[in-house]
Amino acid sequence: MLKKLLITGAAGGLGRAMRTRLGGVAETLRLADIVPVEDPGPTEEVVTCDLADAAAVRAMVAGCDGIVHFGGKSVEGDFGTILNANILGLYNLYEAARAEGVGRVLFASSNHTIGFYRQDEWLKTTDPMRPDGLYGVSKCFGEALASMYHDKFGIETAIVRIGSCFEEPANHRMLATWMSFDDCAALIGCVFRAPRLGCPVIWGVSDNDQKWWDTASAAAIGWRPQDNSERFRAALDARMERPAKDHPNAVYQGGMFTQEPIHGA
Ligand code: NAI
Ligand code: 15L
Repeated sequence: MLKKLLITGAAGGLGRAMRTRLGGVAETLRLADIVPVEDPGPTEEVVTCDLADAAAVRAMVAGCDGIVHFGGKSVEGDFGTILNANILGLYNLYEAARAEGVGRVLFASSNHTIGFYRQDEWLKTTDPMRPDGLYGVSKCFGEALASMYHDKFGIETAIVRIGSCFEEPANHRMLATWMSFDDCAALIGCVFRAPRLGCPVIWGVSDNDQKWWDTASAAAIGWRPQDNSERFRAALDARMERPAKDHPNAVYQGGMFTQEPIHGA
């Protein structure tokens, strides 16, 4: 078990959902965000930190033996925001990990690194990236940065290309991209328990009937997702129309992100 696991972006959706599910992974959770994290429990510490502030990031990382990196801009946005939170922020995080001797990270990458592939294409983690916006490009940068810190300094990272990790799929596209909170927590456990991790790219998706991604790389660290979005299909059909054949949510793996403008340009 880890002594102290840092979770960045702990006030966000995934941070809040994982916080209650990671008791078996670390003795203490250090919960960090740019906004205050509410109600720390007896085995939790809270830190308020802007990822763009290198000195603050170093202090946030000090004393931890693992990092789950959820912090940053999580959707499309203007380049300045993405630059500070996702590009400078990630560089600061890896530099702090190197300086403080933290050997293992889970980096929350995204399906928007490959969002311009069509939904009838089957992808392996080795297929070329096709980001669908500046947010996706920042996650491509993050994947490259993680790979460099592994090759140069031996810091291991699970690069998890998360599909859609929410309580339940919000639309028909997410039947293929959904990852349950429980599968996500199990994945985090496998990442920090694996004797050797390396720097694998892993599709963060449940065992859905509808799939676009080859999830073989996850089995190497013992992760076998248990949930399946199919149980939500009937309720989704009752709640909303399926997207038309030429709608971005039915054409592209990245769905509507492919239609976003360059914000602030
Ligand atoms: P979220 O937007 O709910 O949480 C992100 C957190 O990061 C927020 O609490 C925010 O305050 C914090 N943050 C933003 N800028 C910051 C900065 N400069 N310094 C420090 N903290 C900052 O996002 P969510 O859904 O919890 O996602 C977590 C991570 O997983 C994100 O990196 C996102 O890109 C990634 N991801 C999530 C997916 C999902 O379906 N939830 C899908 C693919 C990737
Ligand atoms: C992401 O990368 C976002 O962080 C999340 O909010 C969802 O939009 C998800 O992708 C998705 O593609 O459904």
